[in-house]
Amino acid sequence: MSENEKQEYMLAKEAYAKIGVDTEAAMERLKSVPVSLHCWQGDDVIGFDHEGPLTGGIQTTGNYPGKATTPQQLMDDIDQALSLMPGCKKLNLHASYAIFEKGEFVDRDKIEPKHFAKWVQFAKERNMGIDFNPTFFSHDKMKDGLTLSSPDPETRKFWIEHGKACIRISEYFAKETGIPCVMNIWTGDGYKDVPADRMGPRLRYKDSIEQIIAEPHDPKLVKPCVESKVFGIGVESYTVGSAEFTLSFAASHENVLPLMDNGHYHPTEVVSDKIPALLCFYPEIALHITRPVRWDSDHVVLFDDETKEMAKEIVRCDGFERVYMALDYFDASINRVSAWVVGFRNWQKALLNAMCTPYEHLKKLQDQSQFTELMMMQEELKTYPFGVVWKEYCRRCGVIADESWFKEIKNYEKTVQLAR
Ligand code: RNT
Ligand code: ZN
Repeated sequence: MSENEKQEYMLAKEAYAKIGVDTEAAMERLKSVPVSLHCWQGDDVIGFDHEGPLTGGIQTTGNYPGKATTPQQLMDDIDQALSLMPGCKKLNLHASYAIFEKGEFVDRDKIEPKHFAKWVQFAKERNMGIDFNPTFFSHDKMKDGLTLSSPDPETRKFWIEHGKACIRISEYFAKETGIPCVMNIWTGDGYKDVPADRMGPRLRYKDSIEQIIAEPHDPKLVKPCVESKVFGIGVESYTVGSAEFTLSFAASHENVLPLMDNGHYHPTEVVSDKIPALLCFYPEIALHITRPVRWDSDHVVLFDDETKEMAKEIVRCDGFERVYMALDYFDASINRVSAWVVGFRNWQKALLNAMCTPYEHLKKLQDQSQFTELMMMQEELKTYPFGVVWKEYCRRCGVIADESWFKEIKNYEKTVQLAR
């Protein structure tokens, strides 16, 4: 660290101290807050357990060269990404990323912990916990686009067995890593056109999820979540797991968390406002952090206003112990490793920025109806020297602080990704 950088940070630290912000404490705390990194950004949500495209209401766009197609390649890419991200990471896996022996194939209803042993080793070597997702898409047993809500009992049975297998695998992850596993249930179940029955599928979905969570597990180790959605591609008219459905399900079932993905609401709704609303009622909630551009487009997370606002709500609600944060986006039109790094760094920035905000003071202004001063202060804060604190945080985490990290991406692309 150069003298200039030292000096620059000391000045920024003082400026923040004057308004009651302790930048040292902020950096120290952030270092220990886990954020889950989604393995599926590395290969366009394909996985290793099937051939064929991504189906089930979600879509990646783009065909940037160098995609990971084997477990080793995906792990190498994750490692490259990790080396450029500050902060504490967890690994987020989908069931479709099971790793089979040569010639082995096990269908989703029969997968076992051993099919994820290599991932456990990978995570343990890097001191990471693991989160998990049953994969209710990209599979021929989705019948007419439906899984857990299908009217066909055989289809439902298959997917319920998949969910139960995933509970067992989640518990294995938690026991192996010593860190609880957040297990998220999302299905794209729905209808393209106006349905004739909206309640029937929801009652079947409810019953299926109840059967899945009835699989014995320790609620301290496995945290089942239900993720809602407003609509998916090909299922524009009706989604079984709507916002009201999943919220009510989580509220009425002990130890089930609601999961909000900020790409899954109408474009003028904001998840930042929903976070404090849910924290009034739920002991714990989970988030998928993404960037919707006009729809659930899963663009790379930017350091934009709503991202900052979501982070602020988590911080000012004192939510680090209660909010499980995971990234969820997939961009195949740019270098996939860079996409991971940009999005992860941006969420870290948003959290650090939120921690460099004098909430006690701002809340007081609000409660005393000092709205003129509140507006003035919130605007002045926007040009505080946050970038300097961010660089210092990166340095303390041992990662490149400025844009020169991109040189590593260019080199990795040339020597590894394009050589595949
Ligand atoms: C889809 C949901 C879901 C998926 C991942 C791959 O709209 O957001 O969370 O993105 O499970
Ligand atoms: Zn999601």
